[in-house]
Amino acid sequence: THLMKLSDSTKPAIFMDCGIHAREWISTAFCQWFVKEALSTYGSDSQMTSLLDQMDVFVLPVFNIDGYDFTHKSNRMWRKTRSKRSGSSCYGADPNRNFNAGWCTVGASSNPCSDTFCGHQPESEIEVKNVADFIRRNKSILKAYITIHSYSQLLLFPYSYSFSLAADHSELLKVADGASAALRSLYGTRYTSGPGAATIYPAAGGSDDWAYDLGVKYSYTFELRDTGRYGFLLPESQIEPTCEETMLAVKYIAAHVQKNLY
Ligand code: PAY
Ligand code: ZN
Repeated sequence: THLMKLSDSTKPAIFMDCGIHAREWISTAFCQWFVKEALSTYGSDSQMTSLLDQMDVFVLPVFNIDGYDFTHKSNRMWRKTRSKRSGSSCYGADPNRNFNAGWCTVGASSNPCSDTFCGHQPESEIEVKNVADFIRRNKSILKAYITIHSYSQLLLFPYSYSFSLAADHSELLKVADGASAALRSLYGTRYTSGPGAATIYPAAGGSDDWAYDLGVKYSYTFELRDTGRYGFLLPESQIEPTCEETMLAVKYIAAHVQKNLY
């Protein structure tokens, strides 16, 4: 995809992606909601107006587009990409194990048939390579990286590839707790925040750890609703409330980033 941006300034920016994993449909719904909400509240909502005046927001609405398509046509529970390599009859790698951060050391598989296959090498997946290239190229302006998954109701931050605490651990935790409280204020949905390894499980090759180690300090992974009752098959009736509450958390993080540019 080619892209031109004509602008008189280089604003600090936030990058957000949805749909790294194909079956996490509420994630892709959220990016769409976010764009709608940003465009329709700019000019009336003071926070959104100030955010978009001061910062650029890059939104990648469907990271793993081939996988997403496959969940609509063939297998609703597909997670990975759809790449094919000779030597194995299995398709795809886990894009959230394919980033170059402790690659394939923990919580990932080198078996191409596994759902957490790390790929034959870091950034082997074209989707991962393209996002990594974009983030590397825009490294100097990118202040936050937000990636949306489901499910588990967690707000995670580095690290997942190690139990070591990130250099910015206390600030990342404070902001995550604030964002979780904002989210909960709408419908009472409870989120747990913490570093990935200790809060969900150790897993290497994730996008948040990679972005953080590159220098994007505010790096967060959302695991949206629910906690397992419906899991990936979140009912349609929960799309709107989930998006509304998640907006509050994302805006909370964005406001903190805006006030703490580095
Ligand atoms: O930051 O540790 C991290 C990533 C954790 C996610 C991952 O495995 O990539 C967690 C899972 C996900 O969203 O893909 C959680 C879901 C419920 C799953 O498939 O296990
Ligand atoms: Zn996921």
